[in-house]
Amino acid sequence: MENRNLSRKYLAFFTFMLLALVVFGITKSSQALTDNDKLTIETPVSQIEAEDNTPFSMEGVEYINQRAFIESGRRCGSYMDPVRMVAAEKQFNEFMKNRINPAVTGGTINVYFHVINNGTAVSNGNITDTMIANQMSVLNNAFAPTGWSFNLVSVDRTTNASWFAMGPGTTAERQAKSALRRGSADDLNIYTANPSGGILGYATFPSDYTRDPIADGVVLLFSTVPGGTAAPYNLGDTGTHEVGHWMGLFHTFQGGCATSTTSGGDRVADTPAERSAAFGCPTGRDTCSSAGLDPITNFMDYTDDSCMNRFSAGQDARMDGQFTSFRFGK
Ligand SMILES: [Ca+2]
Ligand SMILES: [Ca+2]
Ligand SMILES: [Ca+2]
Ligand SMILES: [Zn+2]
Repeated sequence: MENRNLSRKYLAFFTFMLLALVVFGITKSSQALTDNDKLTIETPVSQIEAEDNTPFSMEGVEYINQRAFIESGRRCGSYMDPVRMVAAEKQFNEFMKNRINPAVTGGTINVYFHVINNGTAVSNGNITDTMIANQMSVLNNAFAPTGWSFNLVSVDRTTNASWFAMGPGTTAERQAKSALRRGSADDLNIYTANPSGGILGYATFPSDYTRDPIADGVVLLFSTVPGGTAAPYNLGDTGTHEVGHWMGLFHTFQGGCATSTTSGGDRVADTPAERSAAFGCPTGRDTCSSAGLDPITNFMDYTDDSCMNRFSAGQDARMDGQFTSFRFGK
């Protein structure tokens, strides 16, 4: 009899706790939802991409699959914090509104190519002149429809183990760029190295230039250039992608399913919104209910080099405007 009372008490207690947890959970999740999250939960990720159990290896580092590599953040290290982004967009819009001359729509950009290595072999980062020429061809082919082209002015080579491992914001990066950077705001400096943490590449944005001219440029994992070993990212489109950032573009998955071209997304109207970075080459991927399939062939997504092949007209216009605002004649 006593035992039964005790178990009833326990049962009541557990029922109460369970209800409390459920109510707490519902309240908490509905409070935490933003507009983007609400769009996000329309399509669970499990229904978008089947979990792939194929191990993925990138330059000696093993991942359980390619998604794990993408989610490690090493696909691209370019980053603008959200507060800075709002300020930079405001500055950009004001510049475009108040400018006297029409925006430049293309031109030839001088390129200073800096090969940083820790030894003489290609595997030490000492990529060949042919690999550099092929990287330039990939850039020129990718940007040809936008009106922009790239002219290789010089190649220099530096053996320095510390600089070779430079990552975003490191002392090594500061030292390397202070020593090697050439030209002004409208010139492109490309550094090949082996960025710490295994990042494939990173770039500064045009609006960063005035604040920190020395940092301006693109850093690439040396093995991403054509003929390098970083498959499936060894056809030179990490270069294309990072130069896209340097020209003022954000990722196509920036802001998830947000579609506003003024306050969300990638600020480009003709790139359909996508919930997250695509990888591999997932034809037909459609992660946001807004119009259009995910722009998986766009250079500013995270797909394989063999999958990406275009900038949109809207991205071209944004690059023209960004170059005019922050780089042209500066
Ligand atoms: Ca253009
Ligand atoms: Ca867009
Ligand atoms: Ca869609
Ligand atoms: Zn990127």
